[in-house]
Amino acid sequence: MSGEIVLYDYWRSSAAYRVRIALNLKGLAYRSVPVDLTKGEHAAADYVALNPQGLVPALLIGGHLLTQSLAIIDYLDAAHPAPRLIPADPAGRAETLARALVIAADVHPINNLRVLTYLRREFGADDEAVNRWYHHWIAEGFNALEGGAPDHGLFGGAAPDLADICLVPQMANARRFDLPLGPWPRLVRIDAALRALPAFAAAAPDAVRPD
Ligand SMILES: N[C@@H](CCC(=O)N[C@@H](CS)C(=O)NCC(=O)O)C(=O)O
Repeated sequence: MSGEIVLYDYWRSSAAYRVRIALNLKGLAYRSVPVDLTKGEHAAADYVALNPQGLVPALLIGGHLLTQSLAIIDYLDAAHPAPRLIPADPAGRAETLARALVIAADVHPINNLRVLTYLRREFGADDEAVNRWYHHWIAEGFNALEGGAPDHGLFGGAAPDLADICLVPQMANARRFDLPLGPWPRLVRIDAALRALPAFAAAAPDAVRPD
């Protein structure tokens, strides 16, 4: 069996961005297979055969085809423990997962492409309404995270953890949709520190965007 790691990826997907960051932090080389969401390639039969949910990312690793970015990162953390992305101690683990899930469970799913498309198609939402929706749910999540964010260092302290990995792609989405970030100075500081790290910089949409 080939030891190659294959990431079914889309440069602008924030869930795939999380996995790219985690792979880079773990020092795991991978081959990216683009699944172009704008062309509907995620709904094509060959991709749905791999990932019945028809979402990116999916990761082929060690003979397993894994889906769901947080499950993938949990697998990577279990199979390749250094550096740890989810703390081993139960309280630290719960704290990190809670922060990550504010973004991955409470913000990102309701701002996803298919949800925005549904708002437009089924409820006649125009660009302004979709933007308001998008901003509102990010603000809810960022308000929750800002309150408990550290004054210094990262969510993970000296080294990035899963919450840091979820924050950076969500901040990228916020900037992409022109959400002013002034209300969340701690998140802005953490995001800037993270984006300066090579593992994060190499995973950024503009760094992986196909020509
Ligand atoms: N909870 C999933 C979300 C995956 C997901 O929603 N991916 C988006 C791109 S960021 C997607 O494939 N969207 C396609 C669509 O909405 O039609 C994960 O964390 O992997």
